[in-house]
Amino acid sequence: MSSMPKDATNSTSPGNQALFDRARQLIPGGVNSPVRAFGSVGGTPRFIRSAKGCRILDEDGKEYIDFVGSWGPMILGHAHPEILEAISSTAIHGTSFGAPTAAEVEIAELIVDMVPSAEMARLTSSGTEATMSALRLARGITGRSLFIKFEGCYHGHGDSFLVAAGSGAATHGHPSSPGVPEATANLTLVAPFNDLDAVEKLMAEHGSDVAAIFVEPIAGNMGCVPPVAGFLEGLRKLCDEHGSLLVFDEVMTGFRVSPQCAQGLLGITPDLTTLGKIVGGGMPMGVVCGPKNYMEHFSPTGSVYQAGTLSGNPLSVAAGIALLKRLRADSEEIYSTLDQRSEQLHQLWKAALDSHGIPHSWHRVGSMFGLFFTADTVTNFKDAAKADEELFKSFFHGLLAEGVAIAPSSYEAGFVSLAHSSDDISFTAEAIGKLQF
Ligand code: HOZ
Repeated sequence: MSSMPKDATNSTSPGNQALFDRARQLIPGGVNSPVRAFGSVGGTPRFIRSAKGCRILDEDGKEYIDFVGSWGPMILGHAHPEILEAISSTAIHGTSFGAPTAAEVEIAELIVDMVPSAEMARLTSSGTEATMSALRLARGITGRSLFIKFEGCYHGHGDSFLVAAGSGAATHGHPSSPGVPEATANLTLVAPFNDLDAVEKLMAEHGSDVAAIFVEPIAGNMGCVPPVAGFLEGLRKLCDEHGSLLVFDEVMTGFRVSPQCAQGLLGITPDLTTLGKIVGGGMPMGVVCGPKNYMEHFSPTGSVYQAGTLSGNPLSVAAGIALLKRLRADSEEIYSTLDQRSEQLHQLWKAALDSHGIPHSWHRVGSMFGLFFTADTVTNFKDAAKADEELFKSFFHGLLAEGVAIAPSSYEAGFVSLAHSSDDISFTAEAIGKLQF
């Protein structure tokens, strides 16, 4: 297949702009999740009609090589035949029962097998639900109310987490959301990512009241920002010293950076882990997992209440099983190919940006990457926020015009999938070469 994305207007569709105009009358901002509105980059969001492999097709009939991948889940590419088959062969037997299924047991076994710290798993319908439930669990286990999170880390849109949050909250300029009661926000302590001294100070003052430290082990919602040496090890030690739980939010990194998630790659064992995105194979699903002695505090074995009619939904579970099985069976080949393609992307994009004389810094962990338009080192949210926004906007729109889609915010990570061929990646670098800044 040629790497050049197609550009063919389809007269039967109202098109992106007409759909956006209609959507804005009916849906706040025209979107069901804020970053999609193109708020910080301007212009018209692309309404997606279909996707296959590494390509997405919009309602103007224009095709793009996609590095968003539904914000992470599409590690094998869009509409992968094995995932589609798992969903369709399940759907004919019913789409929701509100009762346990054999498949839920199977996916729990897969999660326990693959995630080093997991002995039990509780399924939810989204990553947001998973993090909210993990926080309640940590508070229930410890009997403490405070917790620590990091500036620019995003753990979904639960009240407690919308304090100095990354992703869309930062993109739209409301990292601490109105609507979160002050009394709730006061229980959230915030430190800069990668700043162990700041966490030590917080723990010295509040440690005995801190239920948990929540962290994205590789931050992905302020762009992609890896942990500096010793940071996660330091958090582990502080949690042990103070009897607090270390919670890894692996909604983004889970099965993305390695088949054992970030915890396996980095060799740090959290107390609790939250998963989402890949674990549901592109269908809505989240997970809280951890050792039995913690997980059994969840109702009905314990008293920490957590529930959901659609939790363990058969279609999501079927998609998740198909994807996890594939990642586990072919892990060596899959993750080394992803690594090679992602390194190719890094080298070619870097060369293309250098040819324009554009200062930038780059992070990559496996197939997750972050590009910042600043020559300075980026280790936390303040560094990420110094990147040149205007340059990002030109880059973003220039790439779209050339048929390459990246996230419409400099605070999001990018993702390479197995469906991105070497030619596709070369095409995207050539596209950068053609841009005018
Ligand atoms: N918060 C998501 C990315 N980190 C964006 C979700 C979406 O718009 O679908």
